[in-house]
Amino acid sequence: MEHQLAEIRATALSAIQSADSIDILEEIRIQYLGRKGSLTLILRSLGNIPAERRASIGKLSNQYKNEIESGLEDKKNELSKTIGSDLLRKQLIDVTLDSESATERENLGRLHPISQIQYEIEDIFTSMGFEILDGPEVETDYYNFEALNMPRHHPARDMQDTFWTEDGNLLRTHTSAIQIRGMEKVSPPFRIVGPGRVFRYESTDASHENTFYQVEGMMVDREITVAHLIFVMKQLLKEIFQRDVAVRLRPGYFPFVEPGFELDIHCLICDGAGCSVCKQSGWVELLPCGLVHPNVLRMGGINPEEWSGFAFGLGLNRLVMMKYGINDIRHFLSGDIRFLKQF
Ligand code: FA5
Repeated sequence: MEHQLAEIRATALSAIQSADSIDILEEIRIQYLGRKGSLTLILRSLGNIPAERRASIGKLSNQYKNEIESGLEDKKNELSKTIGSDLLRKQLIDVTLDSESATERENLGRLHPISQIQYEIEDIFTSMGFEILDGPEVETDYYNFEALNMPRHHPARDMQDTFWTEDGNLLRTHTSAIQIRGMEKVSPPFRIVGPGRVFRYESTDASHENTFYQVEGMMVDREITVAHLIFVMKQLLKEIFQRDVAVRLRPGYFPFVEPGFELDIHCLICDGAGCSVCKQSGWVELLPCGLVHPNVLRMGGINPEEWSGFAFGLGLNRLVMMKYGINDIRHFLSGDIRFLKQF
């Protein structure tokens, strides 16, 4: 019997030593110490052994049982550590390492083309001494219309189809509301730009969206003239396109400027030949502007006898379209990854 027990101990301990997984350890435990395990069966049959040998066989069996149990426990700890560190090694990420594959770099997120150009425009204007201001997308009638020389029932309100909220507010139809908010914040002389998202209740086509972006600009100082306005507009376009682009200035009506202009850009999609973006005219309406109406200055608490200014409202989507040759404004909000990946 002692011989049989010694053999069980030796084979069990050697199997434990060479086990390379926790599952195998469990199989060994069952084989020797399970309900029908070889050592368990011996322990259970102790009653059949002659009394004079029972105590010593019993003691030996329990000693081997303890040795096998602690062998199993030690091996289990050892295996858990190696498995854990293998797993860690596999999952370890060194955040300081550059991505290895070109595909991973390809899949990195990037700024939307509108944001890219917006930040570029902000840099151009801050380099000319302009301050960047913000305003809310849900506006009051006062800031969007009334203070801009468009009192209730003014027919010019119809030029901008408006989303009204049930409480009488609206989704701002243009960034010009930032002119009024700006005059409340800063006093003349000042130069401000206000980029932002605007909304119009319009049906869409290649050059019209119901949700688009504008950049408002306003400069108030003494004796500001149309010459200042044209200089700043040309400077902006030159920096954005990195070359001279053909523009035309024609009279335009906006109640908040006098005189008012439409500054159109030669269509860079069709090079002036006519396409759906320029509505076959060869020109794209991009940058309405003018000298700030005295009533607007008064609404902002500024004396028009002392101060004058210019303002403009750049259509950001159309500018980005001209810069990159995008032939349909609806791509911007389409969420099509193939479109976005190109910028
Ligand atoms: C305005 O919104 C005036 N607030 C601009 C202004 C500011 C004039 C300061 C004078 C002084 P208008 O509605 O034309 O004007 O829009 C300005 C520009 O926004 C347009 O030239 C065009 O580039 C762009 N735009 C207008 N409607 C849409 C539209 N539905 N989809 C995309 N771009 C549009």
